[in-house]
Amino acid sequence: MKITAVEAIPFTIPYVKPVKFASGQVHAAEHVLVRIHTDEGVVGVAEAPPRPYTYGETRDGILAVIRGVFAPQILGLTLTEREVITYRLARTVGNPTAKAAIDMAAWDALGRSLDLPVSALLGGFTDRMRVSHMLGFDTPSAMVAEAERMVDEYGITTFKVKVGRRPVAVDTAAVRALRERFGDTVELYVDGNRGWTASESLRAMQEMADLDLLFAEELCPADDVLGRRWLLQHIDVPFIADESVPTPADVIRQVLGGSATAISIKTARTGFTGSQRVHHLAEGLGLEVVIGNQFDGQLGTACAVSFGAAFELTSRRAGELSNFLDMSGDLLAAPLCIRDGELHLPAGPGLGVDVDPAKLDHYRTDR
Ligand code: MUC
Ligand code: MG
Repeated sequence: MKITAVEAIPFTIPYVKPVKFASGQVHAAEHVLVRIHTDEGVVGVAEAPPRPYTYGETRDGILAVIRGVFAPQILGLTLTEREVITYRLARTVGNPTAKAAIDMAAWDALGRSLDLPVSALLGGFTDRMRVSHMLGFDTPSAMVAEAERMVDEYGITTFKVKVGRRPVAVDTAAVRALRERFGDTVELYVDGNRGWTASESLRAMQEMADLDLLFAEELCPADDVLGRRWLLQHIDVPFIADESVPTPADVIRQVLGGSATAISIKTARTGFTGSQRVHHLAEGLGLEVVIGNQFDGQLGTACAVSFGAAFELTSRRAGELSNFLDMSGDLLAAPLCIRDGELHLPAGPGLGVDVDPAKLDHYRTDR
């Protein structure tokens, strides 16, 4: 089955309230829907979420690189030539979410053409994942209130707390308030998005030493090479590399350099083909893995859970699969539903989800 067209459609969905973190803030999901069409009428979909402050991709850049550079290189290829697609896209550096969305849309089309779920094609380990919710910057009481709502409405009991503000006590007070409110009924970890220096990170981790944190993520920049290695020698929880590991080679560099002991796999960034490579590396290196969230909409979340549920290592920990709850709408015909703290794989071939044409008409910004 041959690829006959690659569509890139910009859409905007406002957030209910902005999410703030050390490297930026998000007020609206300004994403790109990617559709891969085939000569037998099967269409695969995925979404690309630009993160200008993290990877330098903008929505306009994603539209331009897909339409002008990537689409012409993959037209005429078959859906099973995934390594050819990967090889051709890899000739262009950067552009992680544009490449990932093309890869995942091709997998979705492949699954639909075989009448099999992508998750089963990838590994088929389980049919669900526990969900971790990300708490953005706010006052301790507002962060506790949001966590209470997530526990009550969705049964979520794992929280990633955004940190990286100054002074560090602003954040450590919020994490302490969460631990005091929920005791040992919740799992907590922190993500600094490179906001602190290595010494600020260590001071914060020492202040939180009694709070039973599961992980610490990107507290300081990986480019502060010796500082980050020094930090890891002084803390006793796994240190997750997230935005410092956008490629398998970066995983190797950070881990062998002593700058990471765990990794975040984001399908929005490495697609399914690249995420497989990262997963296999993590397994070989003995790293903990968390399925991360790049402020994915429901389509992106369907991709993340499809990959996370495919392997034991990626489904062991709660995955960051709830960010779409912060959005005021979505594109999917049947919304994803988090219940009892879990997200089940959508049933059906491919990603198991369909884009609702009326919703797409409403949110697309190119008409
Ligand atoms: C995260 O885990 O860092 C924030 C920036 C980004 O690129 O992803 C989010 C979440
Ligand atoms: Mg992160």
